[in-house]
Amino acid sequence: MKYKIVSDSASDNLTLDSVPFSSVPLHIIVDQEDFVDNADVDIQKMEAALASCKRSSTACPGTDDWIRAFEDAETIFCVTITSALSGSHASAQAAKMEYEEMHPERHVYIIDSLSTGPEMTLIIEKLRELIILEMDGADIYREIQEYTQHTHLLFSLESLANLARNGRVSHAVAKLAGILGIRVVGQASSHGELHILSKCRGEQRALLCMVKQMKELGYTNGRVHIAHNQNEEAAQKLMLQIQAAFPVSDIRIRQTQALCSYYAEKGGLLVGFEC
Ligand code: X90
Repeated sequence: MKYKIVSDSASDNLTLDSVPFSSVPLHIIVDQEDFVDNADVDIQKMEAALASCKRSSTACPGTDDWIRAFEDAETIFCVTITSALSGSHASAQAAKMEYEEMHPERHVYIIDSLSTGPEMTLIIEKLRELIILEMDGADIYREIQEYTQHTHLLFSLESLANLARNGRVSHAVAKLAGILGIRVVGQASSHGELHILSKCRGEQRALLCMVKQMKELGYTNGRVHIAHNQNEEAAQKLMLQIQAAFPVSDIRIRQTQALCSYYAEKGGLLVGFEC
């Protein structure tokens, strides 16, 4: 195996066609129970446990988890959730050091997505495209650095409680979404942090706000990925509104995996797009 793409489960991809790929799970810990974010995770059971738990938290993959996923590939592209909010990136860096020490002829390129979910998917799919073109590893890495200058993530959330509970946003910011029917629209900042753009009353206004923000960020007609937590209806509406506003053909929708479901909470929407 020459090339392999590896990402943590925050990307919401369990599998990938055409190029060797592994997803390395994060963990959602609800009271004593460890929900491992892999193909077997029962998200409904997790949501039920969350509804009545005393405490919940998350944990990033360990160094050994990453090394196992690198397997025996010669050139590995490893895409992590934003280093500003998770230790996953640091743990992947440690894995790279160990792996390259064990196999001096191999190389691991780590890509800090400074984002999550759908924007990670765009990066993974771009890597796949470049690998299929049989480009050299260093050239692929350079291209992908350039590519990530032109991808963005917007989100619309009903609750920021789990983000605040785990210290990923301040309690003051989380309170913005505390009122029934209020949604917070924001973006992954260029530093990989949550940046709140506005507070919207009702889902429809939040969707309009997201489309407007896409325009402001310079979106024209690139690829779009939408991920939602149990909100297929809003994801479909968002897709239609994007199609009405821009001449876009490539939009895909999926349900978030466990990690993004936990933090985006019920009804949460994430949209990643290329400019
Ligand atoms: O290491 C860990 O325990 C994982 C921590 C992850 C924390 C953030 C997850 C965010 C998931 C929520 C809305 C989008 C925010 C995007 C900001 C970059 C999705």
